[in-house]
Amino acid sequence: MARINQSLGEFIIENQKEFAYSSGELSRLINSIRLAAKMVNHEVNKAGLVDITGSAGGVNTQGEDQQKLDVFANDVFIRTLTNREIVCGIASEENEDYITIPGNNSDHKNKYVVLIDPLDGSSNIDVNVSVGTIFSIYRRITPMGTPVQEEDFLQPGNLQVAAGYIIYGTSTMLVYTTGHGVNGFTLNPALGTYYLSHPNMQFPEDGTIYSVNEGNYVHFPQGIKDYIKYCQQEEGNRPYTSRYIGSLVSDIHRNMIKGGIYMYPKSSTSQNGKLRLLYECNPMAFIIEQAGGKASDGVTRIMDLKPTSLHERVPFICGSKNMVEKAEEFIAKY
Ligand code: P6P
Repeated sequence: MARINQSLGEFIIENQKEFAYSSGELSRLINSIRLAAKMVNHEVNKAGLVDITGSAGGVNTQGEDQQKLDVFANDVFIRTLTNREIVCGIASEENEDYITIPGNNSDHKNKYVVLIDPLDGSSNIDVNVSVGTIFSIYRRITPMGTPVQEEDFLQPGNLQVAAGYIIYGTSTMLVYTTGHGVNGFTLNPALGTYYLSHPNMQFPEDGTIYSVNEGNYVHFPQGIKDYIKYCQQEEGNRPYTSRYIGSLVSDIHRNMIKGGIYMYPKSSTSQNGKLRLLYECNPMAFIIEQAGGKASDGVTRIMDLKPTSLHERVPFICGSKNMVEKAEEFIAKY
């Protein structure tokens, strides 16, 4: 049973048995993410002091300016995951193609693939707004002993074995699930140790916060426009409060604690919305559902979508179950 202030290491060992077919690899995988997060946290926290903020000059696969911390975070996670002899492949927002990891003996015997957004919301770094790392873990489905294939990464979200995020905010937290609920660990920077601070996180079924970039209102489908007006009407516990940080991990983390809905819908300017299915929506959806919330593209459960490409985008409506269902009602009218 989770105990407040239990360390992450103790928690992993105590709950290792929960993970049916793992002989400890998943625990070692979570541990490697824990280490990488500490290294990224160290840099994020001093970003303003050293020349590591600002653009790295390159652009990522999305054509977005690569911030130096993006590059640093990507390198740290890839290096840490590669060294642990558990992962046979990594797909990252920052890399066009997936990375094949042959393993020590180049025997391709490692079982897991990891998909990662190493530093989501990085455009917020220079303005000192919190950012996050998002990760998603699957067992490979192609034969062990052969190089990992793209289909190992294109699995539906309902096959994830673990997912989580790190939020580099006023405190640094690691929040993750292995399919047995959601637990949040806060880093004690003085000790470099994470402690269980949010056991068994539950997404409130209702909330009074709606999170969407209303600057895109004119481009939204009518159903989304109608739902936003519904949030703003004076009736019952409405109007709701509008809160939008523009950092996915922060917006969803807040809504999971307080209750609320986050929407990045499709629009006339982006038919599939902006967020990526594989390393943003699926891992966040796994966590949200494990905490009792809901996540869809407005019509279909996110984790039931069959991915077709590494960097595909999908509309994302997620959060408190009753709020998501109300938004889906408005969308269904059209
Ligand atoms: P917009 C950050 O770039 C991100 O991917 C998410 O973290 C965030 O929720 C969203 O995009 C913000 O996008 O278009 O509202 O600035």
